[in-house]
Amino acid sequence: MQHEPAERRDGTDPASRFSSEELTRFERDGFLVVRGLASKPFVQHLLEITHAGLVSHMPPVEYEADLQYPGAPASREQVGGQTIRRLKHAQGRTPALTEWLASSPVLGRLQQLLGPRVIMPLAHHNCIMTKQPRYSSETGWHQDIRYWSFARPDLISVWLALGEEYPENGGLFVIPGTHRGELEAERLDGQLFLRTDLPQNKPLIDNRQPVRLSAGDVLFFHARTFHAAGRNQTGESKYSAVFTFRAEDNPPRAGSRSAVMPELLLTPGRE
Ligand SMILES: O=C(O)CCC(=O)C(=O)O
Repeated sequence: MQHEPAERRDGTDPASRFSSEELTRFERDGFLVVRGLASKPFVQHLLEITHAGLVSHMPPVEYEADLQYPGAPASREQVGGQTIRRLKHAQGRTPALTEWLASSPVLGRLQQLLGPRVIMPLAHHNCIMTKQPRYSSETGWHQDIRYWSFARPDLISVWLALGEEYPENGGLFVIPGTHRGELEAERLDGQLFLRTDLPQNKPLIDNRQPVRLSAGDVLFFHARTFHAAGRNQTGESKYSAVFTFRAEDNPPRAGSRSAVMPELLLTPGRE
């Protein structure tokens, strides 16, 4: 599939790299949205893969009931218990995904953030996230790195919206600058979610920003950036493809969950 430049809505050129102003913002905030980084046919293709995976429950999948986040059905056997949260191993579901990730608008930007050799661990993210209307759950404030294990926490994730994303349909919120600070352990709960009951966490949470995306838009975010999302309160499912990347000199720790799956070295693809 050719990755033609997507339609431009904001005057940016999706074929270009981050500008130096964007790089400064990413460094400051720990996230950045690039509009129109995936073409309509590619998004459509991913939606077809997603629907096929959801209908057939093509493994591996994660059910809302498995995580027990607020709002999730209590078990897979209950009403709504078969609601899929994530279609895992997304990269293996269609070759078009690797092609897109290796296309210069995506890989070029990752190289700016991570250096010339960009490696994609298949153990983390590597999924189509789904947020389905009736049985979706709420994801508390967390850093993705919390259960990952690498030499350094500096991984960068790519969140590709396959449709509109906004707070009411379970779109993400991020807290700018949280990839840089250290929080005392007592400000997090046992699952390493930011405790919302603590007054000292309030200023941080009050500083949250919604991430509003349209199909083809990409959120780049640091693995230490705190983010959260609510339930989907609309009648339509929300889908996003999510992957994470590391620099060559930031390997997974031997024996950790981060080291159990193979990784891909992304090399520039066909333009
Ligand atoms: O869509 C959501 O609920 C957020 C998912 C998320 O942040 C995660 O699984 O790391």
